[in-house]
Amino acid sequence: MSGSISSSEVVALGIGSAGIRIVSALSRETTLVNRFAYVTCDKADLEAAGDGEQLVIDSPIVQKPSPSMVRGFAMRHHDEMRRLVKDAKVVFVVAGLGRATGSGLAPIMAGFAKEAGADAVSIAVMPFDFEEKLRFYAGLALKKLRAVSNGVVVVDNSSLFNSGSEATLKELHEMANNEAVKALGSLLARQSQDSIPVGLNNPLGTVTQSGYSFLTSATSGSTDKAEEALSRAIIGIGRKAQMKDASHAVVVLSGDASLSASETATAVRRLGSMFGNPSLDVEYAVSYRSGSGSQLQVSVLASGFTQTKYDSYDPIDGILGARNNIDDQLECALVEGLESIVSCDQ
Ligand SMILES: Nc1nc2c(ncn2[C@@H]2O[C@H](COP(=O)(O)OP(=O)(O)O)[C@@H](O)[C@H]2O)c(=O)[nH]1
Ligand SMILES: [Mg+2]
Repeated sequence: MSGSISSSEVVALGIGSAGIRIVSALSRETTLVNRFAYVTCDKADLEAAGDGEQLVIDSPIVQKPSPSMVRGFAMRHHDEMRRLVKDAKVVFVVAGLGRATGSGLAPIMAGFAKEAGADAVSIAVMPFDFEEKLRFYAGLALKKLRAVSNGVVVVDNSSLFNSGSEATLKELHEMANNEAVKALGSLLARQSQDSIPVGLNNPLGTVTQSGYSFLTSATSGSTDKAEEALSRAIIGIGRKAQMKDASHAVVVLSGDASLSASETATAVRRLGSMFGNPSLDVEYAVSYRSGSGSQLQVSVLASGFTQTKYDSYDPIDGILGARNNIDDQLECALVEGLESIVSCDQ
């Protein structure tokens, strides 16, 4: 990852329902990404798709498709899948994990990206706590993604969920997408005159550390807003991993011009102690936005987490421990004798 990266070589791929919605929203922001593509088994997902190439994996109708079945359906599309990442230097693979499409295809696409010589950065949206049935596939897919990607960024849907909330699932998804896109958009922001940009190299250097990265964000309008927004953004990480494992962080603060330089610097300097790791390596950027009122939005990308709560989503791993290599292969299941050809997704 030496030298700077030209935007024409950066590709974002949305896989499955969640991945396509998030990448579509991202494609409408100004970012350092300039090629977008969408891959799914379910044509309906593409109604949300922004500009970019689309690939529909032909799939028979199946009551409960599994990720490995979807990988089987995708086998005859491998050439088209490889073409989506041709000539790329960096490929962001974005998918919600736990159902069939994203869990099945994201690891394959990340593998093709790497095979093409690109850095594969996977962005995994993990299920809400109430989606217990999705945990097993989500845990397996996350491990597969870690094995084939240069870096894996976790966005956890459950961070947004509060059990007292009356919101529908669709509304929760929209809220989660807004947060994810704001955070990704600010990390991948194009350089502009009135901002101090992070560019692409800092986030890339951060996520390609070993272990997992977490992407979180929060806003605050209080008098102590930099510190409050930062602590709100990172508090959820402690429920998913050991905070002190954090080794690198990139922070983007977006607010109006009232954001004072000293307040910002103090808050960022305190980030290491908030994580419990005084030697945390922090890069930060400030982006001034008009119309944001006195609200400050912060996005935090923190990396270095080797153990996460998702490790326990796969019970076999708990039994066999580190020697488990049962599922190291990206296995496929080929389903024979299925009558009608429709979508593999519900
Ligand atoms: N943040 C977010 N999560 C979503 C969205 N749609 C689905 N999910 C979550 O993503 C996971 C996989 O679901 P989905 O994307 O529908 O599966 P796929 O289409 O088979 O890849 C589940 O945990 C869903 O709750 C979305 O638009 N935004
Ligand atoms: Mg779907």
